[in-house]
Amino acid sequence: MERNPAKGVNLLSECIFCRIIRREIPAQIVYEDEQVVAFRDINPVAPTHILIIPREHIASVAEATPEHQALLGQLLLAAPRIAEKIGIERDNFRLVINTGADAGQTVFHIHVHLLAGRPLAWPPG
Ligand code: IU
Repeated sequence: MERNPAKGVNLLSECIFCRIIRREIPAQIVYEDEQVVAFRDINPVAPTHILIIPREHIASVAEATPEHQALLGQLLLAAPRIAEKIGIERDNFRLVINTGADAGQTVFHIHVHLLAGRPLAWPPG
């Protein structure tokens, strides 16, 4: 259970993404399997903006441990599968994992942003 108030979540039951996984909060889920759930971002910054999350609550990449190695890989490998499923190019997207408040992380349940559908500038802001 996450107890660090600095991470923005005191109880797993309050984690917004855990609540989406439990279907307590509606979301446009586009993909799910035993370990991974993906849904459309509520505030999209690109024509396609999907969040890919593990069912297991891990606050951030910084909180992940070696036992999460396979799960982290599954988050990435889900991306081309999701792209195919929703009918976008399976080899033309950007994956982003904001880690920590200064990097723009606002929800402390690991999530991979899948962005596509417009030219994306580099470096990001
Ligand atoms: P960030 O990397 O932690 O900043 O990304 C969090 C994302 O979660 C952000 O793009 C929000 O628009 C998105 N989101 C959402 O899709 N549904 C929600 O209920 C909440 C945030 I809260």
